Amino acid sequence: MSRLVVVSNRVADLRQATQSGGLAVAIADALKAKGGVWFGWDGNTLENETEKLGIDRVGDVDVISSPLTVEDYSQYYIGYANSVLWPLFHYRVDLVDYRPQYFEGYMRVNGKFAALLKPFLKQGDMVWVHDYHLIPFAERLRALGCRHKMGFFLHIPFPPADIIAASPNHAYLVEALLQYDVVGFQTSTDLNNFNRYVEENIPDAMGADGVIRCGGRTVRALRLPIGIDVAQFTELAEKTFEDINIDHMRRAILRQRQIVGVDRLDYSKGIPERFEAFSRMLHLHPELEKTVTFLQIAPPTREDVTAYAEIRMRLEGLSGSINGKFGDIDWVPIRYIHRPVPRPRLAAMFRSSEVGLVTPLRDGMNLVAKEYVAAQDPADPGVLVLSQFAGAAEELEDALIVNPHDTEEMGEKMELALRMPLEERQNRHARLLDRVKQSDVGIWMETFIDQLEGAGGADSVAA
Ligand code: ADQ
Repeated sequence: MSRLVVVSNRVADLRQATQSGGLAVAIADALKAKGGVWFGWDGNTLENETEKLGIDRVGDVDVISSPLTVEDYSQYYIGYANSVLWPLFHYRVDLVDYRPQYFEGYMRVNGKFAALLKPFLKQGDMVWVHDYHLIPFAERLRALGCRHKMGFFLHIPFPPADIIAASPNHAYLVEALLQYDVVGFQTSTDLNNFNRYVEENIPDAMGADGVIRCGGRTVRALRLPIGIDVAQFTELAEKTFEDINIDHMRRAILRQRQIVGVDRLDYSKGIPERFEAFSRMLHLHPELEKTVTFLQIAPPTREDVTAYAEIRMRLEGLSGSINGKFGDIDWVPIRYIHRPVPRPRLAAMFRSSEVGLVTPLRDGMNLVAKEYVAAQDPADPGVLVLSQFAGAAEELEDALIVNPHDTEEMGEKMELALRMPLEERQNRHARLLDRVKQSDVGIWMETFIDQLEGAGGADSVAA
């Protein structure tokens, strides 16, 4: 079997348990199981260019990492990746801050990374590239003469063509995606958007069999929803923590329920709308006073991007004003925590919360939704309230599905979740858990690798 080489913007510390990025968690789980190479940015920035690579071995995984220069960090990471592609692919054209030097930085870092990885590649390796930071990576590697099989997985949504068109580089981005042998998307909406772009803009590329033929090469685009390690997360959730148990017992005595939300602090996650909906619920249902608390855990990320600093301030203002309006000396309605929480504690918190609130305005998948389901006690499970705009909604139809822009409806569904009878909770949870197991991260990983192994690689170039 070919060796797997994973490339992602950031390599995470495989020895550390607390990782707040969904992608890092998924890759770490997958690579630990199979072994291989993980290449990417080490998270450090340096004033000047250096070729100082970090090389580490953890279990069967070789971790190769490189720093970025301050200029690369600002143009590639903060600039093109997170001020252009992230908002654009999350349908937020209003937040796109396009500058030509950002795209130059993006191309420069992709080229540099490709050149750094090339000497480590062995014949027969399969290269699996992750996410929007590295769309040009295969095109850059191929320009250096690499003929390996290369696959790409997009963890975030792929929007319709007229949204993509807001980036002046849209044609290049799609052509660069077509340099891979396999391109994976989270949902059928994303896959359809991509296929439609290709059909409309690249004449005769799309075959009737769904395979794209382009420049003499064959590209397979597929839908492959990412998942979690279900057994591992359920096991974590069953561990007990004294303080979480005490908190749970205290709430049981006071007949208080807990709604939980866990996200990176990001404008795509719909956290202010969620706070508004909670406030709306308390307004419409005064009988809930002192019977429910909302625990939101949201550690800040990408603080160098202006939109992120703004959302942080907005949330602090909102939680303060809602607590001021509804709270009492013995009741704080919203508990809002900025620190990341280690995964075992997170799992236990999910299990001890009666409602899981996952209401992004747009999300590639959202692993928190799947973690919440996996963490529940099947005998007395909590209720998942899920946005229709999370990729996970395509699979998790048995959640209470909401439109996160409709705070009134969201408030009503939260209230419904709080009083859902045990039998309905059990039935919904059993069906949800089945779906979560079907896309277990192990299955996701193996399916992608099988597809890549079966792909033609550069050798599929037509004679
Ligand atoms: P993210 O946007 O990071 O990932 P998500 O899928 O929700 O979002 O993953 C978050 C992960 O980080 C989960 O495992 C969660 O438990 C963990 N996490 C979040 N907040 C945390 C906190 N406060 N403390 C500890 N852990 C925390 C991107 C896409 C998603 C897609 C994933 C994987 O945006 O749509 O699901 O990649 O493809």
